[in-house]
Amino acid sequence: MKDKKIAELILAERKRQSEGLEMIPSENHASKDVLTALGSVLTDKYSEGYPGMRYYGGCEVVDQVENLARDRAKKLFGVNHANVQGYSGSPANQAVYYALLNPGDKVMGLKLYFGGHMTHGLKVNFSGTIYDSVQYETGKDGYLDYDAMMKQAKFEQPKMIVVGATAYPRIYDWKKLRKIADEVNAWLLADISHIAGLVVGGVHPSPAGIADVIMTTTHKTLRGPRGALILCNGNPSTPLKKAERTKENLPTLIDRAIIPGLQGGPHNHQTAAIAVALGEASQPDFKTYAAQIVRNAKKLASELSDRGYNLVTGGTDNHLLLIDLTNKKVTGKEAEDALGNAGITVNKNTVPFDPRPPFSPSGIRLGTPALTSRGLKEDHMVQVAQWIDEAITNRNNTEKLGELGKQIKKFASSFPLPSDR
Ligand code: DSN
Repeated sequence: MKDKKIAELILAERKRQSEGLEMIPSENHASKDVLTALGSVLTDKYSEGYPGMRYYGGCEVVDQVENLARDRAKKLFGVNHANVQGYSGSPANQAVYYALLNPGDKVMGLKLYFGGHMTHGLKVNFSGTIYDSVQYETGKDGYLDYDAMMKQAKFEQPKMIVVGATAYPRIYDWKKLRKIADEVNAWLLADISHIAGLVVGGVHPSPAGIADVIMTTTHKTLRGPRGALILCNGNPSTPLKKAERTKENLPTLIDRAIIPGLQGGPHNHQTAAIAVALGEASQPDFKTYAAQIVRNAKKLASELSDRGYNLVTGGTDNHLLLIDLTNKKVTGKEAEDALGNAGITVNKNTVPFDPRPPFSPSGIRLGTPALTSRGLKEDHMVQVAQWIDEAITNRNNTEKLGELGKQIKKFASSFPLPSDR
């Protein structure tokens, strides 16, 4: 690369990733093939519209790329329509709102403090300013409280219920959620961004055929490039101009919300990389990968519990752990900094009913998708838990953190990144 400054920074980031342990649960390591597709000439091409209906000439190749991505997404998730053009999760959620609601309509989503996402109705996000947002909380035990959700939905009568989280360590009961949405005649949007890889890997129940719309990013447990899928069932051939807001018209409503509603030209390099990732996720070894993510998370959870860490809900069913550090007399920010200094990347996070602010919350969130991509298994989690504990305990001891950093670097370097294999 001629741009030495950027080349150096890319190398520096590669070194940071390969010499450390990436434990932010929404991150992963994409394969060499995904990165190759992302860095291809497909980035040069404009193709506003959809395959066969473009506003530009020269789309015969990118049409095939997008069709492949759509077909693989439909097959993998078991739906009959997939839009693969969302630039990322937030714009894709915005498209779902735009497709199904009018400004001012009521939406019910999980509060950010309780593990929700900004686009699920945060007051300073489009979802909380353009729409009338009411928010639900988890129960005191950190689990979703389906009875309370039903009560709140009956009282609030939302037009859409959004389910999905960035820090929820348990399984969703999609059927119960469907029942709540049906009771008030609301759309049900399943935002499975965090768990999509677990869903296609068969270790988390799928909302396909239950939720009206499924949105997922493609770069978390699914291990693709940054991007998003919007999935639904319905009649994909409804004429564009006549789409009423019915279930049958969902494919047209979603496609029309993406373009011309919100976006311009699709990112064809990103679409190609999504297609590659979906191809990888449909291989038998992806099921093994997904199961290992969960086994690793469970092992890490039990090791940290044994060391006196207080896990929200007491453990995990998926890829992530949410730890309330109050009993350790350390804040999430202090723990994030200490772990970072030792080479373990996590992020500070609020915990349910957190009395502290988001920039200095009571907890940390950590997960196993990236470590599992590098080949770590349950036995390694014993060592990782030990390092996490030592780093947090010795957070004010620079020398000790440096010593841990050396051990972690040596260990991490023996598990190459997937793109280096
Ligand atoms: N920002 C993502 C996360 O870290 O969970 C959610 O979009």
